[in-house]
Amino acid sequence: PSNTGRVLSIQSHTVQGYVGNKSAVFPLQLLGYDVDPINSVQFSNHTGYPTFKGQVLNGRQLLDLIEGLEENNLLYYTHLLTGYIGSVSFLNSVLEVVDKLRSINPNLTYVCDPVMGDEGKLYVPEDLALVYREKVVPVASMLTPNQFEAELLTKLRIASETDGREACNILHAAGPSKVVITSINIEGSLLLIGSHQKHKEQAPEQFKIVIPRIPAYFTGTGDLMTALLLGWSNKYPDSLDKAAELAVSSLQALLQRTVNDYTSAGFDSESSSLEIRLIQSQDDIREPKLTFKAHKY
Ligand code: ATP
Ligand code: PLP
Ligand code: PXL
Repeated sequence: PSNTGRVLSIQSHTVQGYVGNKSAVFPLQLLGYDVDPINSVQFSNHTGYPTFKGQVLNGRQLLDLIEGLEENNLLYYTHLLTGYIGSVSFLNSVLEVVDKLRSINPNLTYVCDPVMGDEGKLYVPEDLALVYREKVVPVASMLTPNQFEAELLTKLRIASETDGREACNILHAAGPSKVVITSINIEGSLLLIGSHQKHKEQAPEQFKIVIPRIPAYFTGTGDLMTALLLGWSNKYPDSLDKAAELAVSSLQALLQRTVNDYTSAGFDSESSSLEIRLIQSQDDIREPKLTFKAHKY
């Protein structure tokens, strides 16, 4: 399938390493998309390192860039992609961008990774959750929370597959027709749950993919996962399960390569967060071997 598009991606830029736009732009380009990155921050490296330096774009500066594009009639996009956003004021400006893009292309697909935290810990200000829940979820087309983020958005405690599916139902009712909970921790395994509500008022089609946990920590995988889900779900618009199989297969091949490379260089891959081997995995992104299977409920 060659279905492609023009993506505006508002995410972090790091000089060194792969998170945010550095993790999303290249794979989307490999899948054939035109990608226009707006860098919401420019940092030396991701914030998991002992220190970082750099600049943060504010909401006014974001809207300036949008205005520049609009004045030249360059604001036609098929997709908007957002990830980690650090402040309420920037998130409110992103909401203005959504409105603006939809006024130019009413069919705009907004893919939102509501990055707020992981494993019970927030890494954004607490009041961001309210804005995501009340204003962002209603305008998103596809949402890719992790377990903790899905809990914050639905106020539902997710302790089982059934809870995960129920959380998807709640999110559909609030807005997005596609929801992928990218990982639920259940008994040492990771569970991805996908849900596509093809028609309002109808039960969504749901599936799961079981992913064995690799004993290592990575940064930027969530950003890569959402980019791959955007890329493949646009090529298979009626088969979110197929799109997720492709995305997971690419990502897991990349993670395996990352661990192997660190291990053969003599690193203990369990001791610190690993930088993903994105460039080295381009074949796995362009033409993934289907190694993961979705199971429909
Ligand atoms: P975000 O906070 O950006 O919404 P997230 O918390 O879901 O994203 P990750 O936890 O990095 O992001 O997970 C993204 C994908 O990467 C998941 O589908 C998960 O299966 C995979 N992944 C991450 N870490 C591992 C690991 N150690 N072993 C296997 N898969 C992993
Ligand atoms: N850790 C910190 C401190 C972050 O700011 C972020 C995202 O913004 C993450 C982890 C998330 O990384 P990932 O996309 O791999 O889940
Ligand atoms: O989503 C990962 C991410 C995005 N942006 C910045 C980060 C990180 C993860 O550490 O530091 C700036």
